Amino acid sequence: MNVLKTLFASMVIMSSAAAVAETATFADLDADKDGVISKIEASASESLMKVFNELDSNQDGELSEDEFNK
Ligand SMILES: [Ca+2]
Ligand SMILES: [Ca+2]
Repeated sequence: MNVLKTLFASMVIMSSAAAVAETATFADLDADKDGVISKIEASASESLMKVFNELDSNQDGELSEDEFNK
């Protein structure tokens, strides 16, 4: 049971880091590893697509890690 508790706690911590992602992290979503999440990469996560424009504070059509972690 302790293992489950720990697992759950770390899931909560991870998901609060970005109100976005199911369980996907920045590194998961940055499929081509260029350091930004393009709209195409973001489309892997429906919930991220919903907030993409909101997170893209400099409106360049890509999310940097800083933008993603807001
Ligand atoms: Ca990328
Ligand atoms: Ca941006």
